[in-house]
Amino acid sequence: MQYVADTIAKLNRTGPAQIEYYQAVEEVLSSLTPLLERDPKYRKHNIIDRMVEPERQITFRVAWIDDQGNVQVNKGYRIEFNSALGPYKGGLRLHPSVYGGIIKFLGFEQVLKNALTGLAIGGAKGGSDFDPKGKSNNEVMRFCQSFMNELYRHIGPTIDIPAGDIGVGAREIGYLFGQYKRLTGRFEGVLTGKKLSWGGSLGRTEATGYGAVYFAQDMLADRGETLEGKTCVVSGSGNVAIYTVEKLYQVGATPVTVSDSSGMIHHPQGINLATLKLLKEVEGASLSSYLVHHPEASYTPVSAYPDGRNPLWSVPCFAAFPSATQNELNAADAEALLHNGCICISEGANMPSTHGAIAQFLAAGICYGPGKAANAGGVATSQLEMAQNASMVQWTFEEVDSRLRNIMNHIYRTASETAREFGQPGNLVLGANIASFRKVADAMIDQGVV
Ligand code: NDP
Ligand code: 2IT
Repeated sequence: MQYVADTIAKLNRTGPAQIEYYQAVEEVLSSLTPLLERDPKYRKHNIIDRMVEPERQITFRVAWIDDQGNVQVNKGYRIEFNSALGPYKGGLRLHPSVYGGIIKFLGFEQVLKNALTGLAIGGAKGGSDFDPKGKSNNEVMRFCQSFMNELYRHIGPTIDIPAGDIGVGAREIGYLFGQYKRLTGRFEGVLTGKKLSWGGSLGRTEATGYGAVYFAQDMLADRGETLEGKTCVVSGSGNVAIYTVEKLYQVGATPVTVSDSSGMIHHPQGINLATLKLLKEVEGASLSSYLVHHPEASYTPVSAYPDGRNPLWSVPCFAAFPSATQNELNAADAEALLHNGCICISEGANMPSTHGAIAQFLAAGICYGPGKAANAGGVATSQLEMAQNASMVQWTFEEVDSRLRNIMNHIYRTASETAREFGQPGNLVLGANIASFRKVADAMIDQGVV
């Protein structure tokens, strides 16, 4: 596939050393051959070159003062990737690993993910290399205020609507919202993931994790299977992982693992949800403290991971929900999952599986729900928050959750019907990539060369 190699070579030249971005682009482009062969218009309009070049990339200095009175400087990003389908939409990530390649891969995935939801949202991503860990509330607030001092001029409820991602939850959204309001004098739906009393939506907190489980249910239903009574593994222990665990219990499954950057917990009787929420939503503690509450569970610190591989993927399970971060599941991990009988992967995280892992899942023919499909419930519910803000109403939890359920089912059907249309039934990587690319590309063609 010469066009894939040519595109990656060009990206290497124009934006060097952005490996996660090349990885995401390569995965998508490699799926597109059947579409490009069938319909020459995408080549004629040079859609690929246009799609991989963000419409706008903003980087800025974020200077703030720490509790000791020292001036700290971080780098801020907002990449407004594609607005063919609607205003830019996507989260903000605060993590020390953030650099241009991470934000770009996330923005690229977001464009296609948002297209799959069927809602009118374009794609963007932003964030900073600021590390919220170990920072006081006041430090986080001063950082967020400084970040917004630049960001506010680029965003708006019909322009670009940021939200959370790793390291950004309701607290950070609150500080960002407060500063936006102070700078502009406008109380409007410019951010999603807000708290309920000032414009948030019921169900947004739960949406990504619940959605990933709904997606797994839909994949399994097509094979006459359910999650009921099944053992599942979940990685991560943040927003996505916690509400994946919660929904798994609601559907009668037993999640037995979680992880964080310090290590992993295996609790064969089932992860205790109340303890998980206490540690992660209230105390901000490391998972090692889980053992204080449940000495019968086992904790493996990262330093003891065999060959540096997370032992979580070697725990026998029926279904796996990678929900921490990119490239957390490699080919050897995939082999272990398959070897132990896992038949379903639903990705809560963005790009958690390496190319080698994906190849194994596809070759084995198991249910594999790629992140841009399986975790789209978060951004879809963000759009439901925007809709409520715009019409000045608040829906019930049941209303939001039932819309989320329908949206996840729509995404599953779109990806699976597209895979069938192109002669590869069950290949949801191909189905999700072609369906979303085609939707964005057709809109770009309609709107001319801009
Ligand atoms: P959180 O910050 O709430 O949680 C992230 C979790 O992943 C934490 O347990 C964290 O551990 C762990 N983690 C993060 N980075 C690393 C790393 N480099 N190595 C090991 N563990 C790591 O984020 P979310 O739950 O919101 O996001 C998780 C994933 O889901 C991300 O890929 C995100 O892009 C994706 N996602 C999120 C959506 C949302 O609505 N929030 C929507 C769609 C996708 P620790 O706390 O120790 O750092
Ligand atoms: O990756 C994602 O889809 C998110 N972090 C959620 C984005 C959003 O706008 O809700």
